[in-house]
Amino acid sequence: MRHPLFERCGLPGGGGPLYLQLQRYLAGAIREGVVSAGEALPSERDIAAGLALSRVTVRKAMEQLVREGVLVGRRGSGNYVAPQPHRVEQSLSQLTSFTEDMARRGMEVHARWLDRGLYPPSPEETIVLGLTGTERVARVVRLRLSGEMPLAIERASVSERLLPDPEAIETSLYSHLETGGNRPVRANQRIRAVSTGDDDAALLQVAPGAPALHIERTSYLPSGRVVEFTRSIYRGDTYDFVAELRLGKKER
Ligand code: 16G
Repeated sequence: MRHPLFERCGLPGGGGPLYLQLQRYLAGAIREGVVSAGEALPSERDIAAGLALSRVTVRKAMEQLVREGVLVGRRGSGNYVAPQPHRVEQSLSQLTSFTEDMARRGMEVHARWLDRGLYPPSPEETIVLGLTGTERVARVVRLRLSGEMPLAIERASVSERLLPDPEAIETSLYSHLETGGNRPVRANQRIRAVSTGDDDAALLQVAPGAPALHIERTSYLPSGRVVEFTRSIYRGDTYDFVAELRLGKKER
C-alpha cells in the first residue's frame, strides 16, 4: 500500500533548494497528522522513490528536521515523529504555581533541578528583592517537564530570609513558601518574545533560536514585600496565555 505521505500532491514548491521544499512538505504533513507522533517515517530510499528526489536531498531534509526536534532519529531503525506538545492554556489573571496549574489539568509534572543554593546577590536581585546588608539570595533553577516533554526553564530568586534552605523544597516552591507563611498573594508579570539561546534550546529540546516566551514574575506578600523574582523561558509551542479584558471607564 502506498504510504499516505505520497498521496499528497507533491512538493509545495515556493522556491529554494529541493531539500528545503521537502523539509516544509514533511513538517506540514506532520502538523496535519498525516504521520502522527511516535510513528516512523518511510525510509530515506522510499521517500526518494515516492517523491522522485535524490537520496542526498532526502537525507539533508531529514537531518534538518531531526536538528529542529520535529523528528527523532533512531540508529538502525530510521526517523520517528517526535512527541507533539499539547498546548496549555494559562490564565493571566490568577496567581497560581506551576504545580497547581498542571494538577488542575490532570497533567503529571516533575522538575529537573539545575541549581539550588544560597549566593551573593546580583545588583538586580538586591534591588528587586529589596535585600539589605549581607543578606544572600536563594536561587532555584529548574527545568519543568510534563512527562518527557520539557515545558519551561524557571530561574527563581528569593531572599535568604524567606527561603533559608532551598534544598528543603520538595516539589513546589509555593507550597514550601506557604508552610513558612510566605506564599505570595499578588504578582506583576512581564512577557516578551525571545529566540532560544543554545543552552536553553538543548534543555527545552527545541532548535537553537526557536521562538520562546520570556516571563518575568515579581510576586509580593500581603505586606508589600517582594517574595520572588523569577525569570522563565517557556517553549513557544506549548503555551497560550489568556487574559480576560473588560471595557474600562472612559477617562474624561
Ligand atoms: C509558576 C511561576 C513561577 C513560580 C512557579 C512556582 C509563571 C510564569 N511562573 O511557574 O514564578 O515560581 O510557578 O511553581 O507562571 P511551583 O510552586 O510548582 O514550584
